[in-house]
Amino acid sequence: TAGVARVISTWDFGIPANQAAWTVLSKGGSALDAVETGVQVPEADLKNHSVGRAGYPDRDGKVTLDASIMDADGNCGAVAALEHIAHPIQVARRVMERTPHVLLVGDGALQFALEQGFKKEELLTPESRQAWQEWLKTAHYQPSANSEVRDYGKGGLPGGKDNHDTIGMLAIDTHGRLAGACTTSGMAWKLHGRVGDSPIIGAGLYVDGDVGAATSTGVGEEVIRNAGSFLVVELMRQGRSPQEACHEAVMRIVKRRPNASKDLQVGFLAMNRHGEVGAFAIQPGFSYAVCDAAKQDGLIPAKSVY
Ligand code: SD4
Repeated sequence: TAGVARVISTWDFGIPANQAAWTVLSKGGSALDAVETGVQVPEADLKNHSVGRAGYPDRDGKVTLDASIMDADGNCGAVAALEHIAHPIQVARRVMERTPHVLLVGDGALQFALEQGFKKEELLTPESRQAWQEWLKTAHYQPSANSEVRDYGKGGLPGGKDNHDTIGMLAIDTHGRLAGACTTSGMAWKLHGRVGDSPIIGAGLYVDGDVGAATSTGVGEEVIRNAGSFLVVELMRQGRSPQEACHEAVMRIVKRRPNASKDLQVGFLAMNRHGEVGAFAIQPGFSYAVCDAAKQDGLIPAKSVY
């Protein structure tokens, strides 16, 4: 019998992304196709400065993108520090399906993308260049909590603040199959070559069809340190609900480095194999979008430590 399809994703721009994924799910399409389709919405959105085109660059002015995709059977692919390709999630899927590898980085990832027929493009928009030049005046890199800085309208982030608007998306299709995708331009003004959690399987994304799926947003270093998304899935395996699992994974991060975590954001989002969802963050301000047959534009504020 057909199950209930559902897609969830990080932040408010997850709403239109979910709706794109829903066009796939509602027709009985696969969760894998749905998440690949859905996250391309923020990748293409010029107002989103943390994903894809128009993403804020690193300190050298280069836009370098990270993305990963994973299905219920442990198939996965990822790219890290990829430049000049507008839809890194598509390249991640090609890595998964057309190579014996999981992760390609930098020039090698670009070379592969070009061989696969992707077009080389300038992803730094005039607006992002201006924000970067503004940042260069102080060149101060200090990630801070997301909640104060999520203002697309100003076109730039004051005083070296980072932006936290990676999209992580999880879906279950009518066949009960899970999949996830995650894509980001990473932390604005990062060192050239810096890779965050998003393309690291087990950190920014993890899916196990027997258990559930998890993804993360926020300061990737803290997520990598704790194998965050893998941890959330393992906690669900031990019987926690998605909500409990996200909560416990966040507490693990906070307890290991209480001082460091006070001022930074990490949020987890999870879905179990029954399609139940949960989320938790260190700081207030994290929200997630939920879309299913009952409601296509749900937005839920996540609970947080502070
Ligand atoms: C990173 N986790 O590169 C990403 C950034 C992020 O919302 O989530 N922004 O560390």
